[in-house]
Amino acid sequence: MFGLSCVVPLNCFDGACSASLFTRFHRECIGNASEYTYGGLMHRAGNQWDEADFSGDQNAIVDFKYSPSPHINWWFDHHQSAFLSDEDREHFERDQKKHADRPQKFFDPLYVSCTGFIADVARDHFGWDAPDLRDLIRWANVIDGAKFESAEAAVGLAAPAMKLMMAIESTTDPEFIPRLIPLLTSQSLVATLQENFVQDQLQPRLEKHQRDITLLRSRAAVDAGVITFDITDQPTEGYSKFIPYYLLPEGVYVVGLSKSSFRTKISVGTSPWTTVPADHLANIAAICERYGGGGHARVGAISLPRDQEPEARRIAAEVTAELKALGQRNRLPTDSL
Ligand SMILES: [Mn+2]
Repeated sequence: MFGLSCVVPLNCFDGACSASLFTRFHRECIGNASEYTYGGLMHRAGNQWDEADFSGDQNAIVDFKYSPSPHINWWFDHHQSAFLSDEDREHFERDQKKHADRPQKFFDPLYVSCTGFIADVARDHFGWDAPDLRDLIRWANVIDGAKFESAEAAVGLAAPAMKLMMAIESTTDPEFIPRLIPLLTSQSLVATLQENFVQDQLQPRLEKHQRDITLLRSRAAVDAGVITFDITDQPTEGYSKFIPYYLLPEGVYVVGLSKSSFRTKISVGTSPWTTVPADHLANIAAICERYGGGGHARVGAISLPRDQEPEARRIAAEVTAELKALGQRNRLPTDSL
């Protein structure tokens, strides 16, 4: 028997659900680990792996970039920018060929959530299913896919899963997510929400959420379909990325500058409620990758060291100009009709 360490992206609902589902699958289906531990991972500037991240007898990565480290035994990801380099992609492809009879590393960028991806892999490759987790998977898809019915639903946080998302995305307590992970697949989301340690985490966050709405209302502006804001003078460890669209519903994209204890961040997103046809929208992952960041087609981020604020501001201005120009190009054919 051995200890299995699971590397999870920090402050990510789908990441926490993925780790929980993976653990339950591994315990019930593979069943050879004596204990499960969780290591949180930040989207660090430079995105380099550190071998010290892989501290278990066996190690898993869920919902995060590929590592060619020989210490990785399991990997699941659905991010378009899952590979840091062509070498990593080739390494993965070689590994897949080598273990074609019993693969333990899986990648499919068509999945909305990594949680849903792990559930399907567990069923299709290992014959393991957990019908009680349908609700969790549905919410991981809603949240990671940003498929909320409205900006009001996303910002109002009426559903238990939405409140858990808020607690996960905003926590700075390194013990919180590891403590939460096992509960996500062992009881209902309502029961998890009612845990005292979750309520203690959540209440101040809900109050902060209201203050964030007030702050962004005073900072966000929209021009040519692009919402911009700069809150680098108000250090924050996370705010709801839907507030700008709730405040300025005409915005198609958002380019926001913020600062946390460890990075300056340029958040780039597409309104989940935009009526612009999908084939006219920018590929945000591709834009962010040009500046050393990454993400999905609709949402991404670029991280810089904390002290590189002027450079972050320059990049944000370039990305904003590119998104405005794209919007204007797309409007031309319609206008000339
Ligand atoms: Mn994900």
